[in-house]
Amino acid sequence: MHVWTRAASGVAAGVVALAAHGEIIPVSVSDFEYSPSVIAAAPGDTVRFQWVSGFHTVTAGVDCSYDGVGFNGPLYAGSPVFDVVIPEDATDEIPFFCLPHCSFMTGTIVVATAPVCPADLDGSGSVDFSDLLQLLSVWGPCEDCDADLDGDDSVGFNDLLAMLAVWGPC
Ligand SMILES: [Cu+2]
Repeated sequence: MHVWTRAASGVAAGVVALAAHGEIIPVSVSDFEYSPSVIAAAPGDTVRFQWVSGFHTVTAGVDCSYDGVGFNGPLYAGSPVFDVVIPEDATDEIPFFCLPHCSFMTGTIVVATAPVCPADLDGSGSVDFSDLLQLLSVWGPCEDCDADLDGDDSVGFNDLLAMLAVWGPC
């Protein structure tokens, strides 16, 4: 993340805005499972647990033991939605369970951390000429490619500017 805070240009700010933050990720809660039970989320996302049937909870912890600091909310007909917002300082994995059914009704939120230096395409620890060449080699429409730094499914001038804005060691 330090890459983007260091670069004070509007281009870099645009990259941050396009990052997958603030998504709402639905999880249905029925008898007796979370679906999905392994949930990929990023800091700033909201995992929205939605009641389907039964009486359950969404409780942070492992081995039937609430961790005492994380989320702990009920889910039943009278309280059908429970939101968990992933904090910026979340650990890599947040295990949770249902208090009444904790021996088998469990799940995990897997927290994706932002790449430290997305413009370092070759992973050399530095944004340099070889990254620039790699970007230019995939210039044009491009789905899910690393050089598409602003995520618009095309490698173009904005991506080039984003790379130049963080030029140098990561
Ligand atoms: Cu339950």
